Amino acid sequence: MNQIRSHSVQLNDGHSIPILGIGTSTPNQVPKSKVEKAIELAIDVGYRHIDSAYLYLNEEEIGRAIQKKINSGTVMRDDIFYTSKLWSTFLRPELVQTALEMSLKKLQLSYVDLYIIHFPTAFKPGEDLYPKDKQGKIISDTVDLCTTWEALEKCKDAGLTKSIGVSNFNHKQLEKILNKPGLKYKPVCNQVECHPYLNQSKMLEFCKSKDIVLVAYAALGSDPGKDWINKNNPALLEDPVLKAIAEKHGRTPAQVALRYQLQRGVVVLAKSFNEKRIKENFQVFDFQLTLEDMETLDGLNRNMRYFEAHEFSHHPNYPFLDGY
Ligand code: NAP
Ligand code: WDT
Repeated sequence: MNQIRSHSVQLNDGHSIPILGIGTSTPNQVPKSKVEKAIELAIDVGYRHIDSAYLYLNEEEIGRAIQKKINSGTVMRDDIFYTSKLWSTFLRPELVQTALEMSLKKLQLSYVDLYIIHFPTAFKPGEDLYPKDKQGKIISDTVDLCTTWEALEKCKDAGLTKSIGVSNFNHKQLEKILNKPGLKYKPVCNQVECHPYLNQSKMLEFCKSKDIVLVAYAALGSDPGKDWINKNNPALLEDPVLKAIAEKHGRTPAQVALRYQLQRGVVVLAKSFNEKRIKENFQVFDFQLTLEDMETLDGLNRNMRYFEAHEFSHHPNYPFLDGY
């Protein structure tokens, strides 16, 4: 619980990460100016961890929001923990540093705090983020992820990122990096989809045994309006059991879903661009779920993914086929 009180945990490379972060992925129909305002407000409210990616096409706006809050004296650069992600078209080792430098330039930053491989499937390099053939199928590329990892290690040594990690890796893919001959730095995290309907208990146990932090995305059940989302899945925040626990504590289902992750040692992301909900999601440090609540929430697991990425399921490195 001490970690919760200090609002951050130490990573396996000695840096620390705030245990609650704001997500920023922006559906196409949402104007990018909304992201900028949301991040300024989030910093005012107390968020110090911001999660974005080259893929989200909003790093210029986020960079401007951070710059504004530094210029006004609200925060200093090293108070902020900023995560960016290496997209699948840049997994060839010779492209990694350039990709990170493209993000840094948009952000007007000299380093990011965390740079992670966004998804373990390499796509054909080029301008197009989702390169497709004439049949509309995504064009894969063949890259050994261990060589991508070595390029990330070089970015850390060059000071372009403080820490390096992965996202959407299954345990075999993580293990391959951990067992790489001559490994210089372990991944500090694996960022994966995680919420009461997909609680990732096996991945969490695996990560804990390796001193790797599990970072939860779609912790609120994501947004059915997003292109990528499985629209037939039930809405997490409407779950009656989650709602009942929330009512008992005089909290909202969202706050309970976030607190659940903090109490099991998961670093959690919550996306909102709405003032009321940005504030609400930060009010998770002043109440506690009981052991019984935690067990009840564990019981909601049904291995249900909002983000399946079946568009990539033909790829040899597609991570979600079986197990964890
Ligand atoms: P999320 O955080 O689970 O949910 C966001 C949705 O819930 C939004 O539609 C938001 O709408 C709504 N919401 C937020 N707070 C709420 C509250 N208190 N009550 C009711 N509704 C609330 O979903 P996500 O954006 O998919 O995931 C979070 C972040 O994780 C992303 O933004 C991104 O940074 C990261 N991510 C990473 C990956 C990856 O592959 N590594 C994949 C997906 C996401 P409003 O904005 O209107 O409040
Ligand atoms: C499942 C499906 C996992 C959207 C698609 C990953 C899409 C990554 C977001 C993201 C994918 C993808 N997002 O935050 O909205 O890599 O295409 O981070 S994806």
